Amino acid sequence: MQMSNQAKPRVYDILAKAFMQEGVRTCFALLGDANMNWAARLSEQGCRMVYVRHEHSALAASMSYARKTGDVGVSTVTCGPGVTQLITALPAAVRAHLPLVVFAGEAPLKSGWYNQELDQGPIIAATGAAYRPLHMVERMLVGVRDAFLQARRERRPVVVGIPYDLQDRAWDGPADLPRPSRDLLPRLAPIPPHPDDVAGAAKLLAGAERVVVLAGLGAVEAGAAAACRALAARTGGLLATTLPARGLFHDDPFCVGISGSFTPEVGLEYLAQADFVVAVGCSLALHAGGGGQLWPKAKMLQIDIDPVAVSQGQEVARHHLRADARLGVEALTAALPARKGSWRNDAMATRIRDSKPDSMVFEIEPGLLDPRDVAAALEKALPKDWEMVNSSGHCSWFFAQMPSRPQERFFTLREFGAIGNGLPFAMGVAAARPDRTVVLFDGDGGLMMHVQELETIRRHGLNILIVVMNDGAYGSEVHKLRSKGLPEDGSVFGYCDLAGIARGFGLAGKTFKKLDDVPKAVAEFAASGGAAVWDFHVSDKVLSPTIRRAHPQPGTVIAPA
Ligand SMILES: Cc1ncc(C[n+]2csc(CCOP(=O)(O)OP(=O)(O)O)c2C)c(N)n1
Ligand SMILES: [Mg+2]
Repeated sequence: MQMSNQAKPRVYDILAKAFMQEGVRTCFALLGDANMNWAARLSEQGCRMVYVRHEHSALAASMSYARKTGDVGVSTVTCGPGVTQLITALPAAVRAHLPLVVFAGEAPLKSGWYNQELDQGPIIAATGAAYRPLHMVERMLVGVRDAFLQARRERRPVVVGIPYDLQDRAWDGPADLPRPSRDLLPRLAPIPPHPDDVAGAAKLLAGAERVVVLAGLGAVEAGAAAACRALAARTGGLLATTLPARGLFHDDPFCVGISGSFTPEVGLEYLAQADFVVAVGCSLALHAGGGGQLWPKAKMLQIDIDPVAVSQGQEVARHHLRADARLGVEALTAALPARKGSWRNDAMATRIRDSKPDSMVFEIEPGLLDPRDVAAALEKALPKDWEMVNSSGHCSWFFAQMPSRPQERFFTLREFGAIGNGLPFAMGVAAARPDRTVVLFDGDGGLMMHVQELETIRRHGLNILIVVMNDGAYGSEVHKLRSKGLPEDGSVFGYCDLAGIARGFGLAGKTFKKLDDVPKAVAEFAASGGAAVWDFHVSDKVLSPTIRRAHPQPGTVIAPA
């Protein structure tokens, strides 16, 4: 008997199966005509759907999810206006090398006119992401598989555009799904270094007296932390990390912290004395001080699978060792001759341990908090196994200075410099680590940009503590405008009631004007779970060292302690 067209599966049914076949078990979604049938089927087949309130949040949440799980992050948006909402998050995902797949609809092919029609390919291409229109029903399953293959292989976002009239057709194609991309990827062993390169690097390094081993996310991924510690110990040198890799050596007494815009006081001092930096699995970005801004006297050796001489417009490394981070560092350490003398000593370890990240004294208004004290109080009170998400804005400097927190409990992604990612990033981490409590550290401006996601967090029962450093302003802009003597209009807003806003969305909300009650509040939150917004009213008179360096303030009381 012939099946009627109605009883036959639709293309969207089979497309949902193709995504399940790819191992997709979490999808961040905002529905419209061009993706909702597919999304409904995906949900029915057991994929956990997180229904957000803005498409930017769907993509941004999939980014932190991808980073935290090491898997492909998946999101879905409708055609036209759904797709255009992706454009702020995509460049960051491209630059952060994140494997993502976005199921996007396209306008129906059969319509002569359609109001949401847009040439989506060039818009996506402009961000650096790949766009794969799937217009041939028979090839769609392979097309989906290839999108995942490309995302994994190129570590890049891939947007799949499928006209929704095609999605609605009866499926006449083969019932077999292709083998998933994961099974097809070549299984590659880590790349060992060439012996000549090792010998050359060891000779160079043997002559150095003040060595810093600087690790980036490549070192994290390659599992090179122990090798880096051993190299630093062998050379009598110090350790540092980039911001995203912060915490990789959190319990090492000779780690000076983050290198770059976020370097603490003691780190600046020691980095300036370095005569040799070994950069491991690190792209030597401008913000990490990759061009040697913080270590003007040092030679630079880069150990990486893809070493570079010039990065982000500046000369970075003259010496290179091409290898997997762990294998390269291990080989280099093994090739070093025995050495006399050491830069490190006990007094140095004590200084590193006891120094404040920043000891500058500021005069601040009564009733407001010093952001450094807020970070210190939270560092003390928050359990060490909570997942930390550091967002953006001026306040992110202070929140990054929580030295007891390990790298595997930290997330930041700042590759496009956009604010407004805090809530979606925290949602992605919460989805990736459902058994953990997530703490988001954000500014009031960043939070307000996508504040609607508080509702998503409540509805999905995500366990997220949202800590806001509220200076009633776009702090970064205030400080830059002040440094030029320009009016502050457009950057100062006043302290709005974030706790009240949180309660309006059904979350708990609390305003902090003093810090004594932080430990009790942490204990209560740990017991209750759920989600809450904690609003810390801080002074905008406290400037981070980065802002002080780049934008000195006329007429402000700034004195070293
Ligand atoms: C999408 C986007 N719009 C504007 C900016 C410019 N910008 C950079 S920091 C910032 C202020 C952020 O304010 P807040 O989150 O309160 O942090 P604060 O600097 O006050 O600590 C703004 C508007 C940006 N980086 N990204
Ligand atoms: Mg602010």
